[in-house]
Amino acid sequence: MAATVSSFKVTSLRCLCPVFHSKNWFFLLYLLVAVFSCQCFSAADEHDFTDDFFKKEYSLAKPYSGLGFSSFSQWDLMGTAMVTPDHIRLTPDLQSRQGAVWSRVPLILKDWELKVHFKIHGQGKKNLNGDGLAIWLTKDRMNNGAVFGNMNQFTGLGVFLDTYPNAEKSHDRSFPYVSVMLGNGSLLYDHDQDGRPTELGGCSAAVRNSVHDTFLLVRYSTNRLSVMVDVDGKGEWRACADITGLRLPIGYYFGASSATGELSDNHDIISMKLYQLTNEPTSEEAEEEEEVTIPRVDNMEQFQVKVEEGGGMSGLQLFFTLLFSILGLGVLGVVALIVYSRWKENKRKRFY
Ligand SMILES: *[C@@H]1O[C@H](CO)[C@@H](O)[C@H](O)[C@H]1NC(C)=O
Ligand SMILES: [Ca+2]
Repeated sequence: MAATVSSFKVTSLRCLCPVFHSKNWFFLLYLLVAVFSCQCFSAADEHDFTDDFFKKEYSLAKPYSGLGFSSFSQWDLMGTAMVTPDHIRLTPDLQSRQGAVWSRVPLILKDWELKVHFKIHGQGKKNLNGDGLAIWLTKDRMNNGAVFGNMNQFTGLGVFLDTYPNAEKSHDRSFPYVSVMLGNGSLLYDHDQDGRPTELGGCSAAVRNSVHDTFLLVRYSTNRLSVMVDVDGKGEWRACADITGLRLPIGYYFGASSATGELSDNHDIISMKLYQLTNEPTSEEAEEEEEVTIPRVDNMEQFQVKVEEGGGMSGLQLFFTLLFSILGLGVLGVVALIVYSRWKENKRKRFY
């Protein structure tokens, strides 16, 4: 009885098997499609996710409704800066102008990315234009001054799009030149040297009178600052500067400023878009996290211009080197003397 039941079961299973198999295949296919589409969805979600990290309150983008006038606006204008439907013109292509746009909202994010869409253009021939524009994240805001229309001895980050070579010895680099400086309140930007003594990094970039849209990216994440440019219409970021161990306090303000002197250009900001970056700090990082009050770079020495000291060896070093050389020679001499006298004695003994 039991045997018949089991054999029945086996045959019925055998009968079902092909059916089950084909169903299974359909099911598998269905599953694959479902999983695949799920993945597509999640990819799309991720995309939305990054969009969620777009921070409107720190960003400047079209339409610039109420900018600089409305109490609801998060930005202030100063100097010659003016708003048009397409851009914020910091300076027109006229001599001796200064203009800026400053965020009213102190930045409280630790890791972020700022994408700047800008346009620098004018009538002047190459290198007969100036002076460029600067992107800021500083403690102070709304000040006039000698650094692309902002105060000198600023505290915070400055990224300069320098379009005029002031220094005589600038043959080794072509302008426009993008450079990065971290001010601590006492460091001076030297305009006549194009800021070289305080430069932390930079690159040449054809940002003026370009037929392409020109972009600058400033990324700050886990104390690392990266600057990238996209200026030749390829839609790709090119690395420009990369500085590790850079400490920036929070609570600073974003801004953009520009100045013209004897030479001029239109300096336009089209947008400044801020994205929050998320980083799970490692426990080590969390432990060593200390409050930063003054901007600084951990390994500052690497950026300092080295001043050659005569011969490379200090007097004390030279003295000790000589002393040890003489001592060493002396010891060698004594050893040689002993060996020689022993050899002589042996020779004498053999003669006897
Ligand atoms: C700013 O940095 C310079 C150069 O590293 C240093 O000599 C100066 O003491 C610093 N100033 C402050 C206020 O930290
Ligand atoms: Ca310059």
